[in-house]
Amino acid sequence: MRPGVFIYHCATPMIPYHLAHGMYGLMVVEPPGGWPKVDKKFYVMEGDIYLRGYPAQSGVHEAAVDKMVKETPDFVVFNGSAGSLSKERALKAKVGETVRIFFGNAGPNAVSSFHVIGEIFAKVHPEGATEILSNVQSTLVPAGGATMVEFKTQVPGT
Ligand SMILES: [Cu+2]
Repeated sequence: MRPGVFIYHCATPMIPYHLAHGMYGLMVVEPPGGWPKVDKKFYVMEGDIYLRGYPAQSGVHEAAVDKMVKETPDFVVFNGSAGSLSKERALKAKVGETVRIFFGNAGPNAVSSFHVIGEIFAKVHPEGATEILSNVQSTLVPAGGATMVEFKTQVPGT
């Protein structure tokens, strides 16, 4: 019923425990007729992870609820894993293309100072609102919130 970008997650106790295990997703609701056309659309979510044991050791880790409560994550990642958007998995656009990023922050704790290095967002829908801000460098995305940003690439970059 309402256009915008939203996150969803289960509400089984303990909720932060589920969020820190990646039980969340991003939902985009287009208005009648859709959002204005762009060349590239990306869907990205941020989340924080809390682990028992030595965090960098590979393998299965138990969740560290004490770290969750203290808000001291071992990792803050995009799309559920370290390095998910770098190297061969980098998000790519050609010079002159318009880009829209739907960005959600699952938390459960950390807020996100979302920005793209070397770019200024031509448009930001703060907190996913219908209203638009222009020419924004970084936008704050709360845990449990989302935003929609747009820019046009003008020069080659990483
Ligand atoms: Cu769950």
